[in-house]
Amino acid sequence: MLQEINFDGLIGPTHNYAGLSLGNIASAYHRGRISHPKAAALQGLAKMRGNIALGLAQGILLPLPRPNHGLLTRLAVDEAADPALLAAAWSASSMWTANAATISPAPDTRDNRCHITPANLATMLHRAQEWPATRRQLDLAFADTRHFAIHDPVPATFGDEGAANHMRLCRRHDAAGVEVFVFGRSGGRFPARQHEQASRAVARLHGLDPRRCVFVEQNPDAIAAGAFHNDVVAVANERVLFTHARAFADQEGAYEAIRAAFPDLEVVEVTEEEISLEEAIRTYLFNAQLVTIPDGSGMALIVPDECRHSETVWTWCQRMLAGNGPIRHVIPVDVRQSMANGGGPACLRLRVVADPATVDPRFLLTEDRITQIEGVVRDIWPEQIASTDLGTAALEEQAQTAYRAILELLSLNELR
Ligand code: SUG
Repeated sequence: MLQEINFDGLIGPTHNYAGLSLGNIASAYHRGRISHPKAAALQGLAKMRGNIALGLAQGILLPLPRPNHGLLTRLAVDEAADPALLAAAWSASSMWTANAATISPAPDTRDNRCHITPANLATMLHRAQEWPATRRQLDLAFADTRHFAIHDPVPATFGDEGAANHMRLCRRHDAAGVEVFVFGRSGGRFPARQHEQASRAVARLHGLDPRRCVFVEQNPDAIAAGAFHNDVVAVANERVLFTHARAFADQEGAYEAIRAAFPDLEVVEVTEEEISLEEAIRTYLFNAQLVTIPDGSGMALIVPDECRHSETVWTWCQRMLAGNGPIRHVIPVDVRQSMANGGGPACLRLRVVADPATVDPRFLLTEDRITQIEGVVRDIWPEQIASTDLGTAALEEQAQTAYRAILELLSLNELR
């Protein structure tokens, strides 16, 4: 049976705050702070555990080997090099698996297979190095070619940020959907990372019906305010689009275009007067997981804890719950360590609609599995990392020990 499976990225042992992402306000703000990789990974695992408890299917993608010596060699990084180049090779940014790939579930595609295109993440150096190793994991997890087709990333001239700029509307996850691709236009104060040509290429590669694809431009003001990915200002689940009123360049035009392809669309919109774009980006209200709870009690919005601490945002949530809209639960989760780098609950997961029986079980989680992973994290993940730790032999040794331990635990030694 086809169902939505959330593949969360396990937060890696080199998680640090190097301020590498121009246009990502949280990353820039926390630059140079001390990070806490162990706490970070445990926060992510607690979120996964919570989702399993809600009855949701949960998968995992592993951290990538860091430091990436290949990148250091290609850039001839030495003592004289810019520290940001060194930091890039140590980045744990693959934790944000919403950027790992774009996924088109089988009911949407011409050949009835689930199509996957790893994102080239070309705009940011530390992210552009991710895809080859990510792809190796995708190739294993979704190896069954009767059900999955994995493409090469689109050429890096066209920046592609994966599922963070992609939404799917459908009556049920196992029914044919309408896929919405949200791209940015360059020229603003911050880079527009998702290029229109990349979105269009992915739609063609996946064999989507052009009548069931919508291409929408991100609001340049949203990008300038720090919404470097569309999933910072909008999220969709089944027939619901939960969005800030300033997410798209032509908001009404976007609703009309989506509705033309998907008449059942239900928009839950937050206006600028209710919650400003700035506050929405600060609290990451829209970087929530919007999920359908299998017990029939409606949809839940899994939001960062920061939302609970904003009076404006929390009051809005309570008011929404008191009404009779489709979102029936708001569940705060503590992913503070990731949030400080601009990654909320939705960034940390890649949604795949598939029959779990067709996925390599080593990438699927149970509560027991999570307990085992937590054990390894508690034993081996570094307690904290300062910027001066990057590049040291001690941290490298610790990171490699951690990586080996997790591969061993999950029987994934072929990723070595
Ligand atoms: O690409 N942060 C990530 C956050 C990605 C969030 N993903 C989604 N919105 N789907 C990024 O900007 C910061 C790393 C640093 O500065 O060290 C970083 O890469």
